[in-house]
Amino acid sequence: MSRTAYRTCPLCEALCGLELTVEGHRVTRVRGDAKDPFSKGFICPKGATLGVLDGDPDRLQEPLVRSGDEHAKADWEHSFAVVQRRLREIITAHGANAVAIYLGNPSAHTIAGPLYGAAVVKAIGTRNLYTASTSDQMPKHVSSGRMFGDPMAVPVPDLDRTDHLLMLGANPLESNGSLCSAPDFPGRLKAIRRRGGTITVVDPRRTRTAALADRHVFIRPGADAYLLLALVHTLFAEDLVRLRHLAPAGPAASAGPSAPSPAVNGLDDLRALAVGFSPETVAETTGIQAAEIRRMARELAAADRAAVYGRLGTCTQEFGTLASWLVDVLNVLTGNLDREGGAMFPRAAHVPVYRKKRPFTSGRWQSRVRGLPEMNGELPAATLADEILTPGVGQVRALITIGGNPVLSTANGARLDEALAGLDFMVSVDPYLNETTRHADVILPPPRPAQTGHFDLALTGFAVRNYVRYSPPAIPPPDGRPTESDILARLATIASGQDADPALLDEFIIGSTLAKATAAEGSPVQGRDPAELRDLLRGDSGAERRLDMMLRLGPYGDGFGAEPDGLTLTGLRDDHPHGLDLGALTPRLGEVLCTASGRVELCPPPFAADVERLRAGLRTGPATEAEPYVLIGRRHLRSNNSWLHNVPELVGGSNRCTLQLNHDDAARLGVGAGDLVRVISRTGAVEAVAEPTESLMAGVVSLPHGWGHDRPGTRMRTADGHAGQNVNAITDEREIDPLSGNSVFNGVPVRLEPLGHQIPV
Ligand SMILES: Nc1nc2c(c(=O)[nH]1)N[C@H]1C(S)=C(S)[C@@H](COP(=O)(O)OP(=O)(O)OC[C@H]3O[C@@H](n4cnc5c(=O)[nH]c(N)nc54)[C@H](O)[C@@H]3O)O[C@H]1N2
Ligand SMILES: Nc1nc2c(c(=O)[nH]1)N[C@H]1C(S)=C(S)[C@@H](COP(=O)(O)OP(=O)(O)OC[C@H]3O[C@@H](n4cnc5c(=O)[nH]c(N)nc54)[C@H](O)[C@@H]3O)O[C@H]1N2
Ligand code: SF4
Ligand SMILES: [Mo]
Repeated sequence: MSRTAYRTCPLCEALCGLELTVEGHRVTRVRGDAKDPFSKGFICPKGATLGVLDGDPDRLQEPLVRSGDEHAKADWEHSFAVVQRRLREIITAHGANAVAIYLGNPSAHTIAGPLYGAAVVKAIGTRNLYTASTSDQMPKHVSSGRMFGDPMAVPVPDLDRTDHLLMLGANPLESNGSLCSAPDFPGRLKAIRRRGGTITVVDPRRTRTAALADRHVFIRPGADAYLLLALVHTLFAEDLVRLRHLAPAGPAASAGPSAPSPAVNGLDDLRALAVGFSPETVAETTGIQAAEIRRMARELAAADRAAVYGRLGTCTQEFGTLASWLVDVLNVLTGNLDREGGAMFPRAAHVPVYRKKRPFTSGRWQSRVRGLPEMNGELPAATLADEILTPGVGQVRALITIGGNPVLSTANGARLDEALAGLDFMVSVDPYLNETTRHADVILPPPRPAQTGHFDLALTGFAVRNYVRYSPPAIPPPDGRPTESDILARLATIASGQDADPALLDEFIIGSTLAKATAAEGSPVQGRDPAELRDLLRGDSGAERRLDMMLRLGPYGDGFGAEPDGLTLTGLRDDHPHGLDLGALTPRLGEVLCTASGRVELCPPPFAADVERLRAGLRTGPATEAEPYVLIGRRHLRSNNSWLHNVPELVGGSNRCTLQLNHDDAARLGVGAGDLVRVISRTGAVEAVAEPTESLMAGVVSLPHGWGHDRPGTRMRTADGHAGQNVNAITDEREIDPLSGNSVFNGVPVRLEPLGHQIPV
């Protein structure tokens, strides 16, 4: 007997709806959910193998506890008891900051991560919080924080309505997009061209996305801020700035839902800043001719509806924050911010709009060893190893990882690998015994994806349509098997020192949220009794009741009866199992903006100051033979960071860890396809198989990340057979974007040493 269940794919940011065929306790087939109003049946090879991933025999079903070099199965109570005892000992002896927490990428795709991750951090009381964000999008948060006041207010390109898309450092044909959730991103790009629009892609590699675009412009890695500032320069110089609805119209508008179109601050400062960055001045640095830069600026200004979109390639580089900022500066200067077909702010169904937000600040504390400022409540992942390895008061002695594999994913992960071996205690919430979790004393595995419900808390805030979906578990987890929410809630209670019932945590959060909501001006429940509202919540678990509460307080919610047709969790679950389309994005800058001035800050002083660093890096002459090669990253459609290499259907073929290099560079070095090349950086060396290609710019080489599965003590048998190399053994933890603390993965200087011998292919 088979049955059908529906859920959102948890693997990447695209939010595709999946239709699962379930036989007994197995998922036997996965197809795109044709009735999902957002993804309409689209699916990629990763989503299609979710059933294989779900049934992976290497996936941990029970906790593991380490003794010596071996991990052995243990029951849940014993495992939690070990965690409780060791954490308490360490916190008592060395203080809360001795425990670090690392939250990885999947914790942004689960219900548990966003609902309970913060509670774990708070319960420990540590300032040593690290996440994958500082290996990814932190520059964008800092940019949005300073420009709009809210680090989470990230404008997304309105893909379905734009006439012109200028896309930098993104390859959605492989990644399916990021900070821009759009199922079938490739189809949406093709539709831009079909309706007569144009796409320009800026990338040091001629990617599949670049091949689909009208124009591909090669850029030297790390040079985007120069290009973008030259575009700003050209818009001013050629009198092409057209703010449209954002033009200053008198006194500063007050932020709030009813604010009139908020104006911008800093236009003159910006103009002055861009003076020294003409297209001619930046041509050598960017590798882009001045005439090409002018053409890009004119095209952008001429399009009625245009969007500039920068992603990973523009963040994980030396000038990540400047580039992220200038992307939105261009959206403002062309009058496309918060406008249909431009760059818009999605409205997530679970995020209340009445809440007063405080303007973004950073640097509230510093990392102990390198003095790096806190951003968004966390410290740069690039300095976690420093904090573990450097003795002294406040040294990190214990680590909690939740859905992360920093040994493979963070800058100089090889050094972190060594550091983790010296910890006093480590606990990982993770389904695999992998390169990172092999160091854990206790591994607490979440249930399989099919046994896990899904509600996208992190990504619907970046979606190109307003959309909401809740999927309960497709297969009920076995009795007594904790969900990931249960695991994290338990960790939080353990860490707080009270061995209370974890369910009290949900009750506490519900109580305090409702108390605030009933007191907040403009909230749909203003003046009501929190206890009455609490009794109206529905759901089978604390997590479900919290989701119900969030939806009901949200912009589409039923306001606990105030809007009888509005959303509730059970209504969403029962009436819309394929998800619910809440419409195209609508202008809402007034609702989003929370800067101190109540205006969009076009030229925040810390960014203007960092432009001096850009100026200092301007190249004055052409590239020389003696210059090192620079390394960039690469994603493959059938990979997902470090953890899908255990799915046999996905590894092999073109999904391999090869060193791509430019054909002419290869010829000059005498390197042929399949040759082994040693790639050497300040931090280390890896030996990789060469793949000469025309698609890379001269002087640039590329290795994908997430490989390097040759560490002993792991249990991922398929990945073992496709080990590849850990590119993060040669990225440099010292190189960060100073404004955000983000790692630099693109533009890493390397030397190449051909090793000659042919590898049989
Ligand atoms: N199949 C697959 N999908 C994924 C993932 C995956 O691993 N595999 N990972 C997911 C995650 S965590 C994320 S964050 C997203 C990322 O999704 P994207 O932002 O699309 O990231 P990438 O595919 O890495 O594309 C980055 C592009 O930047 C280019 N680039 C490198 N350096 C520079 C530079 O200095 N300037 C410019 N302009 N371009 C540069 C690279 O050549 C590359 O084409 O993908 C998600 N989706
Ligand atoms: N050189 C280089 N390095 C990079 C990048 C790059 O482009 N180049 N990209 C960076 C980016 S964008 C990102 S986001 C980071 C990712 O960095 P990380 O998040 O540290 O790494 P992942 O490979 O995503 O590891 C995911 C971990 O979560 C586990 N996991 C899977 N599903 C679940 C689940 O449901 N619950 C829990 N608790 N765990 C789960 C997996 O077993 C794995 O251990 O890597 C970054 N590192
Ligand atoms: S594109 Fe992303 S969300 Fe869609 S099926 Fe593939 S991995 Fe899943
Ligand atoms: Mo990411």
